[in-house]
Amino acid sequence: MIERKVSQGIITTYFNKLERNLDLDVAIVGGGPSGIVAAYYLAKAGLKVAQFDRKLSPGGGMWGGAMMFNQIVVQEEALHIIKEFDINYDAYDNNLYVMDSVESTSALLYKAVHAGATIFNCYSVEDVIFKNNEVSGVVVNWTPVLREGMHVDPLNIMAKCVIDGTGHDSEMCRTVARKNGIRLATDTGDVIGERSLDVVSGEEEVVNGTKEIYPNLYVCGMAASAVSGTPRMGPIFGGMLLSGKRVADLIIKRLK
Ligand code: 48F
Repeated sequence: MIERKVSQGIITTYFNKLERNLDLDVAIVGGGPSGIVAAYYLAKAGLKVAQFDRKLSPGGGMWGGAMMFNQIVVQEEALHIIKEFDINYDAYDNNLYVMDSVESTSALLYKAVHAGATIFNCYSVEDVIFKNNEVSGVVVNWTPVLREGMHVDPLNIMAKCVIDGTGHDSEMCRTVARKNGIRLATDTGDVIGERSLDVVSGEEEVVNGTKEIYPNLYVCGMAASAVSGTPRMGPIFGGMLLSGKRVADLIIKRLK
C-alpha cells in the first residue's frame, strides 16, 4: 500500500539520518546566517556536521531583512561569500551591495545541505554534554516539548566541537557558564552582553570575537558579539558571513 510506504520511507530514512549524526565532528547550535555559513564550509572540508535549529524554518534573522523589508546589505569584504553561494546581488553604494533576503537565506540553507551538512529543524538544544571539564556534545529535545513544558527527557549527541550560533541570547555560552562554574574566554569570564548599535565596530568585532570560548565550545555571529560585549550592527550581514567562515576555518585547522 502506498499509504504505508510513504510513512515507512519517512520513518526509516529519518531514523537513519538521526543515527548517522549521533557522533559528530561539529554540532552547530542555531541556524542563523553565521551558523549556516559555518555548516557549509565545514561540510565542504569533509567534516561531519549537523546543525540544530529550534524553529520550523531555520535561517534566523536573515529572512526578514530589516523591519520586514526583505533586502539585506553586505559589504565588499564579504562579497566573496555571496558569490560562493551563487546569490544575486546589486552594487548599491561605495563598497556596499544589496540582495534579496529570502533568496539569500534559502541559498545558504540549500548549499549547506548540498555540501553534506545535516540540518535538524524543530530541535532545541537545551544543554551541552560536559565531560572532564570539556564540552563534548549537545543535549537536544523537540521544541514543542519544551514549549509545552512537558516533562520529557532529551537525547544526547556527541561532538568534538560545538558552535554556539544562537544569536543575541548566546544560549550555549550562558548555559555552560551558569551550570558548571567555569570561566569563558571573555574579560569577565562570563557572558558580557551585547552593546548598542555601531555598524563599523560591530562588524569588525563580531569577526574578532569569533573563537573558542571554552574548551571545544566555539562562538560565532551575534552570539560572539553578545558574549564578548561588542556592539550589535543591524541588517548588514557581512560580519555574520565572515564570522561563520572564520569559525569553520578555526575548526577545520584543528580537526583536519
Ligand atoms: O540570530 P540568528 O539569525 O543568528 P546569527 O547567525 O545572525 C544574526 C542576524 O540574523 C541578525 C543580525 C545581523 O546583523 O544582527 O540578528 O548570529 O539566528 C539564531 C538561530 O538560532 C536558533 C534560533 O531559532 C535562530 O534561528 N536558536 C537559538 N537558540 C537555540 C536555537 C537553541 N537553544 N537550540 C536550537 N536553536
